[in-house]
Amino acid sequence: MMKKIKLKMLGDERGSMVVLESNTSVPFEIKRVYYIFDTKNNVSRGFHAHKELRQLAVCVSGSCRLLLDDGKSKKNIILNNPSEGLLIGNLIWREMHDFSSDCVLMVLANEYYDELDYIRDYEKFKEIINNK
Ligand code: T46
Repeated sequence: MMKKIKLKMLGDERGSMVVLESNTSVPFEIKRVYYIFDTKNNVSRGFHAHKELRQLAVCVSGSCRLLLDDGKSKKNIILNNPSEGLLIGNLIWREMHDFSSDCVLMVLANEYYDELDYIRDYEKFKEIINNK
């Protein structure tokens, strides 16, 4: 599952604000937050899927492109709006490309970090999808 969601803006004359809460604006219990920034020129990241992990990615500054692949089709999604979130379910291969120099990509996750949840080999990912 992959889906862009609109995040509610709480703006007033002073500026803008977005609030993220477990089980309301974010459709899971948030256990971990990390953010990726200062990505060097022409560097791509990701190149893995997760067995179980579900995440919400928000580009709070700048822009980047995510290539998401459910094993059947691939989609390129541009993130460049802090009031938009991208839900990335389990068993989705993801690659992150075209980071702008000011990109800050914040990711909320429903589980703690666990290297055993990563599928870092594309052929293994395809095999798991095909045996589902
Ligand atoms: C994802 C995409 C969108 C930790 O020790 N704890 C953590 O919570 C995370 C996220 C990473 N790490 C370690 C694991 C690696 O040694 O930090 C190093 C860099 O992680 P990685 O190479 O997996 O980073 P990305 O940018 O390729 O992928 C990250 C997330 O790991 C991943 O879950 O979905 O962002």
